[in-house]
Amino acid sequence: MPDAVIPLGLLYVQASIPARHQSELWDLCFEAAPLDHLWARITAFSPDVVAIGMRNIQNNDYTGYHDNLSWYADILATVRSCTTSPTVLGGGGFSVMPAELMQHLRPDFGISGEGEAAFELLLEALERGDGDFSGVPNLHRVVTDGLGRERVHSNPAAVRFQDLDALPVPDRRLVDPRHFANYRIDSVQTKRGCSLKCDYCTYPTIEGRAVRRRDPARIVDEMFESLARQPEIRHVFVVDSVFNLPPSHAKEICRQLAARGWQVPWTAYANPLAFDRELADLMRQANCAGLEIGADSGVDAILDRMRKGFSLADVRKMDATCKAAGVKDCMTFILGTPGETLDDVRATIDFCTDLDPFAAIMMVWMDDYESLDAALAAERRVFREQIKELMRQKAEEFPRWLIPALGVNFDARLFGLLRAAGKAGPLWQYIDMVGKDRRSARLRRQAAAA
Ligand code: B12
Ligand code: SF4
Repeated sequence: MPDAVIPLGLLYVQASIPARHQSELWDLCFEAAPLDHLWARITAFSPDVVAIGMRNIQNNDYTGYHDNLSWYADILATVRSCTTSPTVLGGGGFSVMPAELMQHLRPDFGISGEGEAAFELLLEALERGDGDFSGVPNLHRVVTDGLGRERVHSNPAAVRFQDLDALPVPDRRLVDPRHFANYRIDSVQTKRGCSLKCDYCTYPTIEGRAVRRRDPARIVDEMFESLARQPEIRHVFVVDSVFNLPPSHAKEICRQLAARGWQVPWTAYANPLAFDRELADLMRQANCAGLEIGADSGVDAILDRMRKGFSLADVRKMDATCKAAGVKDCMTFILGTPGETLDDVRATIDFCTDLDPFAAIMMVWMDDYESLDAALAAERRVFREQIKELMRQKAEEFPRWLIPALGVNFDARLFGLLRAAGKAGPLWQYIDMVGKDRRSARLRRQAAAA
C-alpha cells in the first residue's frame, strides 16, 4: 500500500553497470511464490554477484507498524541456498541505518546512498580479486579483528560531485510490465538532495544535502519517451524530496511541460518555503494534479523544534495560493513526534480543521529503529494507541482526511474501487469523490462503466 512503484533506484544502478557485464533485473513484486521464483532465476542465470534493492524497512503507518526485515532475511537466505556469489544490499531503506542492517542481515556488502558509482567500483574490485575494497565509497562490510571480534567497517562517502546529467537514463524496458498495467504510474526524478535540516528527516542521508539538478529539457524528454513506450501511464510521481526547491528549477520544468503540451497528471512533494503564485500557476498549466505538502504540525513551537524553517503562517499562505491557482493541496501532518504531548496532537488536529486544505493525511509518528529495538517499539505503541483513539473520535467529522493508521479513507477496498474506475496516482486527489461511507455512488458508477 498504496501502490507498487517501479524500482527507479535499481534502474539507475543497473543503467550504470558497464556493458562488459551481463545483468538481469528480477522484480519479485508480483510473483505468487517470490522466493521460489528467485531460486529458479538464480539457478538459471548463475550470477557472480547478487545485488538486492532494499527500499522499505517498514510500512510507515499505512497499515499499522510492520517491518520488512524478516522478508529481506528470507531473500538473503534463499540467495545463499543456491549460490556462493557475494550479496550486496543497497537502496533507500538500507541507507537509513546501514551499520545496523549489516549486523542484522549479514549481506557480504552494503552500499549506502547513491549506488551508481559505488556499485561499479565494487564490481571492479571483485573482478580484480585482490580483496582491496578501500576505493569503494560508502561500502559497508562486517569484518573480524585479530581478537575475533566483529564490527562493521564503513568506507567514507565519495567527495566528488555527481553530475546527474552524466548518468544514463533508467531503462524502463526492464520494468515488469505489470507495474504499468496494474498501477499506471511512472516515476521521475528531477534532482537529488535537500539542503534543509528538518531534524527527523532521513532524506538527506539517502540523497545528500547538496542539491544537484538535472537539465529540465532532458527530464521532459524522459517523461515523453516513457509515455510513448507505455501509453497506459495515467499518472507521474515526481520522486524528488522537495520539488519546489529551488523554485527556478521547478518553474522551468513546468514551463517546458506546458510548452510541449504535457497532458498526464502528476504529483510532487512541496514545501511552504519559497512557494509563490507564479509557481502555482505554472504547475496548473503543466497539468499538476496536486501537491503533497509536509505541513507536519499545527504548533509553531514543534515546527521550530523540528527545524522546519517555516511557520504556520507560511502553511496558511501556501494553502491559500494553491486554492487561488486551482492546484489541489494535500497537507500531511505527523502526530506524536518525539517530545510531543497529546495536547500538541489536539492542537494540530484543530489547526488542520481550521485550514481546511483540499485533503489531509494524518500520519502517526514511527521510528525506524523500532524494527530493531523492542523496548522502544513497545513504548511508542502505547502512545500511538492514545493518538489513534483521539483520531477515532474526530474521524467522522472530516470526510477529506485520510487516516491510514485507522484505515479511514485508506483501505484496500477503496483502492480497488479507484483503480477499477481507472483512477491512478495518490488516493487523496479523488477524496472529494468519496462519500461518507467511503464508497460513493459516483465512484461505483465509474468503476462499473470502466
Ligand atoms: C517518492 C517516494 C515515495 C512515493 C513513490 C512514488 C513513485 N511512483 O515512485 C510514494 C509516496 C508512493 C512512497 C510510498 C512509500 N514509501 Co517512500 N519515498 C519516496 C522518496 C522520497 C524517494 C524514493 C525514490 O524514488 N527516489 C529516487 C531513486 C532514484 O532513489 P533510490 O530509490 O534511493 O535509489 C538510489 C539509492 O538508494 C541506491 N540504490 C537503490 N537501490 C539499490 C540497490 C543496490 C544493490 C545498490 C548498491 C544501491 C541502490 O542507488 C539509487 C540511485 O542513486 C524516498 C525518500 C528519499 N528521498 O529517498 C521515500 C522512502 C523510500 N519511502 C519510504 C517508505 C517507508 C514508503 C512507504 C512504505 C510508506 C510511506 N508512508 O510512504 C511506501 C512504500 C511504497 C512502495 N510500494 O514501495 C522510506 C523507506 C525507508 C524506511 N523508512 O522504511 C523512504 C526512504 C522515506 C523515509 N521514510 O525515510 N514513497
Ligand atoms: S524539507 Fe523535506 S526532504 Fe528536506 S530535510 Fe525537510 S523533511 Fe527532509
